[in-house]
Formats: sequence, C-alpha cells, structure tokens
Amino acid sequence: MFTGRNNGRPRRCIFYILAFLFSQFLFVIILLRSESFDNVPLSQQTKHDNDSWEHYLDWREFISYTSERSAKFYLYNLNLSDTLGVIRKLPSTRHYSCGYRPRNLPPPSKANVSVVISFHNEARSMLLRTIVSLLARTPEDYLHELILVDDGSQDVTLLADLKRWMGGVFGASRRLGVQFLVNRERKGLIWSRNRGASLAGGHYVLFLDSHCEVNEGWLEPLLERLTLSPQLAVSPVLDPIDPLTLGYRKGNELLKGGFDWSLHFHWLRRQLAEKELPEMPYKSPAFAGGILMMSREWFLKLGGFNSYLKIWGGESIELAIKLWLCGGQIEIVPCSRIGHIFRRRHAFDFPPQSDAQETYLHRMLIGFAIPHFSPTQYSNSKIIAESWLDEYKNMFYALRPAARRIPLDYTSDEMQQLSRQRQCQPFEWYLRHVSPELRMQFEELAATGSLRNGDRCLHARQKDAQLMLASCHHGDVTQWSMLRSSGQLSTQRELCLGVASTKRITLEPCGRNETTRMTQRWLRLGTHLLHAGTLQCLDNPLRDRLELSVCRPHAPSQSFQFALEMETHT
Ligand code: UD2
Ligand code: MN
Repeated sequence: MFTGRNNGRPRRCIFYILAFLFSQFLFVIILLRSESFDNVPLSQQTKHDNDSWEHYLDWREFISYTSERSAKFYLYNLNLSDTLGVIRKLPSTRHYSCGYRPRNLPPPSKANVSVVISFHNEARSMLLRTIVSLLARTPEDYLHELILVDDGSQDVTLLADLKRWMGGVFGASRRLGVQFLVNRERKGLIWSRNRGASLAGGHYVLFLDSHCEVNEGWLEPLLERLTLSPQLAVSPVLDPIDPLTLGYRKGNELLKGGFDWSLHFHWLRRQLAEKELPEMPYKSPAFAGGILMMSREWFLKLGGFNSYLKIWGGESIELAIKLWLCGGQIEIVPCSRIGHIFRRRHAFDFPPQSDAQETYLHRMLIGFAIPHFSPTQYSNSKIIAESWLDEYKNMFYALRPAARRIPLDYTSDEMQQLSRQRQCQPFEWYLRHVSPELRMQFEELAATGSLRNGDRCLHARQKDAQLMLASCHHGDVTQWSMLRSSGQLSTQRELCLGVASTKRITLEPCGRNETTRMTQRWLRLGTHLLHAGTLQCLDNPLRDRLELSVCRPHAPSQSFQFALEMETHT
C-alpha cells in the first residue's frame, strides 16, 4: 500500500502535467484562431476563392456571344481580356499594414452597400471581370445589391444573357440582390447612375465603371471611414490597368483630385504633414475620378448628380463642389484599391441627337490629356459654373469664351434653392478652405484668356506650336495666362512667350531658372506688353506678324487685350 501510494504519486503528477500541457495547447490554438480572424480582412473570409470561380463558372460560353467588334471599338486589348479569365490574382498594391490592421466596422445590418454600374458598349469579358471581382472580394453580408444599367449598348442580348448566367451561378447560393435595368435609348452615364441610385436600397452607394477590378479588401477601409461621418464621401486609390497589356499597376497615393478654372480635372501632388503616413486617408478637393462611395440618403439629399448634365463628364466635379460647400467632405483612402482601365480617348461617340458634342470632354490624367477636345464641348462645365461658382464664373468664361455662346435650357434656380435649403457656403469658401491650389491659380493670375490685337488673336498652333495671329472666333484659339510673380505668358500646355537672341518672338517651354525667366518676362503697361529683357513692346505691324519694336503709347498695333484682366492687389 505504501509502495502503491508512492507509485501513484508520480503517475498523478504526469497526468497533471499532461493535462496542463494539453490545456495550454488548446489555449494557443484558440488564440491563434481568433487572431487570424481579426487580422484577415473580411473579404478573405468569404466563401469563394479565386480558383473556384474559374472552376465552376461557365463564363466562356457567355463571352462567346460577344458581337463581332474589333479591339479598336473598345480601345483595349479585347483578345487578351477574353483569355484572361473571369478573375485573376492581382498584386497587392496597398501598404502591407492595411491588410492586418483591425478595423472598426459596424454590423452589416447598419452599413451595407448598393453598387451601381452603368455601361455602354463594354466587352462582355471586361464587364464580367468587373462583376466577379466585386462579388469575390466583397464580404457577402455587406454587399446589399448590384444595380446594372445597360445604357443602350449595341449588344442587345447582353443583359438577358447576363441575367441567365448570374442566375445560374449565384441563384441558389447568394442572398445578393441584382437589379438589371436597361435604357433602350442611350441616356448617358449621369442619368443612368442617378436612376440606379434612386432605386438602390443599401445604406451606401458605390459608383463603379464597367472596366474595373476591385482588389482584396477594398470595401472595409472605405466603410470604416464612412461610418465616422454620415456626410463624408470617399474614393479608393485607382490602380491603372494598361489598356494594351492589361497589366495592373500601383496607383499613386500622393495625389489628390482637383480641377482648374476651365473645370478640367487634374491630379494634384499633396504634401504629407509631419506625422502623416502615405497610407492614411486624406482630404481631397475633388474625387479621384468617378469611382466614389457615400451614404445613399446624403447623395439623394444633395440632389444626386446634377440631372442637367448630359451623357458624360463633369458630374463628379459638380458633386465634389456641392459636397464641400454644403457640409460634406471628400477623402481618398489608400488602403482601398480599385483597378481601372484608363483609355487615352473615348471608346464611344456622343449621340448626335443630343447636343452632347458640347458636353464636358477634356480631362487630364496622370501624364496625358485626352486629345479629343473641342471648344464647343462645354455645356456641362457651363452648368457647373453657373450653379456653383458665383462671380468666379467669370474666370471660367475668360478661359472658355466659347462657353458663353452655348445656349442652355437651364437656370441655376434649382441649385440656388438647394444651396439655400442646405445652407451651403459660397464658392469663396471652397477657395479658402478646400483648394488653396485653385485660389493660388486665381491670385497668381494677372490676366487670362484669349489675347486680342484688333480683330486677331495670338494663337499657338497645336500641331507644331507655331505662333500666329488667327481669327478670334477660331474655336480653339489659345487661352493665355499671365503670371504675376514671374511675368510669364503661358499657354495651357505650359509653353511660354519668349524672345530669342535675334529678338525673334518664340514659344518655348516655360523656364524655371533666372535666365529663361528673364527672356520670358513681360510687363503690363496699360494694354502694352513690354518685354523685360529688351524693354521693347510686342507689336503686330502687319496684321499677322509678331515682332518687338520700340514702345509707342498710342500704337494700336501694340495694344493687346486679354479676355480677363485681374484687378491689381494693393
Ligand atoms: C471618368 C470616370 C467615370 C466618370 C467619367 C465622367 C474614372 C475612373 N472614371 O471617366 O466614372 O466620372 O469620368 O463622366 O475616373 N457610360 C455609360 N453611358 C455613356 C457613356 C459611358 O454608361 O453614354 C459608362 C461606361 O461604359 C463606363 C462609365 O460610364 O462604365 C464611365 O465611362 P468611361 O469609362 O468612358 O469614363 P472614364 O473612365 O474616361
Ligand atoms: Mn472608365
């Protein structure tokens, strides 16, 4: 018995040790599981992974009905798009910390999203990749519905085929609602997005182009910001997808959205504040393009996109101005990434029956401008200027004189009513608090617009940058800007009027150093333009020849008027 007791003690000890080790093991497992749950973005917890999509979707049949169209029609590599598959792995382009940082998200019952995609003549494979990437990389519970608007595409069976295909694939397994809408006649993207939003049932609405691929974890960082303030609107950073190679690149998070006084969109470089990291959300004067998300209720309270804007263009600038002035804010969220195919020009014509030839067309994107640009294409911009710019609309008209002649079946009454109702700030406030860049452009300008001598205007021909005196009614006549500090006279393409050593008048890249600045410096004396380096005046003695000559105070050939001269600051 003694022996027995002695023998039993070590056995019991071993039992306790084993039990202790086992409980520790269980504890570690539980800890690991809960940690991995916290750290993995919600979208990775959805059922579908990339491979299984390839496996069970019969997408090839769906895209085989693509109507015979060349790649030129779509302006991207159609063959490649057709063979890429319905979803592909994308490089992670956001900062690595975005993936593991725990996020404060409200329950889906309080924060779900309706995605509105309007499309006109999109290739089937491209549209499908947009949709599938969205479904695969969005947490199911947060995605309330998908609203697809076919805006008069030529592929007339597209929507019916898509409906069948999606019914087959998701019918039983998903709770997701899909609304299929069609405009038999093309109504344009602005009208279509408004219609989609008016039918949406989610708390938030996201507008997406039809040639996008959303990247892993795109939604959570946007949602997290939106729940902080009901009047915020957010954009992801857009990762460019190359139209030829369909290669997916990292978009630049050091850029914010803005526009100039012609109401053209521009990317603006931003400066990081002292402790600010590039991956943190940041305020932006305008959206990073038209891909944006905000509360549906707030969107509707702001009247949606201005319904007088036609077909394409300007709507996100108008929304941005309206948001900022009426109590909202815009943020770009670098932890959210969405790929978008940036094409160099429009893949579609503007319908002849609308005067959409006059809609806003021109836009600057990282490093290139859309070449299709005609001065008669300003009615959308004109509506924005008339609605929100107050007396600053004169800046717009000075730079876009052709816009004055565009007739509008529109008065700004509705916007003024909205502005009163929502107690919106005047445009001055936007310049002071939101876009110092735009204010600086304004304050730096001594004069701007076309530069007239008699009935001729100084014009820099686009194809060869040749200087000439052209008719002032020539639609594309050059708009000049005379800068206060440097005295430079520049075109919108940043070419400056200079004087060569032979005293010939030249057009050259605007210089930044002292020497070039001296050859490009002009002084305004009444209506004369005096060249600082030679102390002679710009002259047009023969109606179509520019030269420098001794200044003569009353010589009409030396009198040059800008469309808009700023008052001098005292
Ligand atoms: C940009 C925006 C886009 C929108 C547009 C100006 C990005 C990434 N995209 O142009 O969201 O704000 O500027 O309006 O910043 N579409 C129609 N009906 C039409 C014409 C186009 O539904 O009559 C569709 C088109 O299929 C596409 C979307 O609208 O899905 C945007 O058109 P886009 O891709 O030609 O415009 P984009 O990216 O140059
Ligand atoms: Mn697009």
